[in-house]
Order: sequence, then structure tokens, then C-alpha cells
Amino acid sequence: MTALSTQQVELAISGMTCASCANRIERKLNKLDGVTATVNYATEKAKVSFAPGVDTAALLEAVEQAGYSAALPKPKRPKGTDPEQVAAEAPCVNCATD
Ligand code: 9UX
Repeated sequence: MTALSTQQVELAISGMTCASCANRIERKLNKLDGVTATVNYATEKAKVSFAPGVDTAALLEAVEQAGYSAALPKPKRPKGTDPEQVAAEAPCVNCATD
């Protein structure tokens, strides 16, 4: 039953302004059933493994619930339209409430 292969996706995260942000997102994603995530603050990427049946939309939602933005990787990304480059500078809400 758990023999089905997991899938992997690398999400582009924006809105992280300190390293704790990465930890917060990581915890949030790992709370989801069948999801294992590692978030890299420096590269603004989340490496996510998820069991079959997990919807990638749920991954994006979890990140957004934590106060950040997530996007699925786009195979073709024209230069200059990279959404990662419009990441906000302001501290996230979590910093204030921590
Ligand atoms: Mo920081 Mo974030 O000092 O969620 S934790 S900006």
C-alpha cells in the first residue's frame, strides 16, 4: 500500500525574509500526510516528496497558509518574468507573532 512510488517536486517559494521562514514552511509541509519537504532559504526552493494521491495544490496551499507564496516549477520560464524575483522584502507575519 505504501509501495507506490513517491513523486517529487521543487516549488519556488517567495516571501521568505529570514532563515526561520524556511523552517516554518518546512514544518507546515511536513505536517501534510505523505509529504516530506526540505526548504532552502538561500535558493528559495522547497524540495517536496509526496505520496501518490497528494495534490500539488495542497502543497501550494500549505505554503500560502504559512504566509508565503509558492509556485510549481515552470519548465519554460522566460527571462525577466521570473516570479521569484518579485519576492517581498517585508518580514512575514510569522516573525511578528513568534
Ligand atoms: Mo523571519 Mo519569517 O525574522 O516567517 S520568520 S521573516
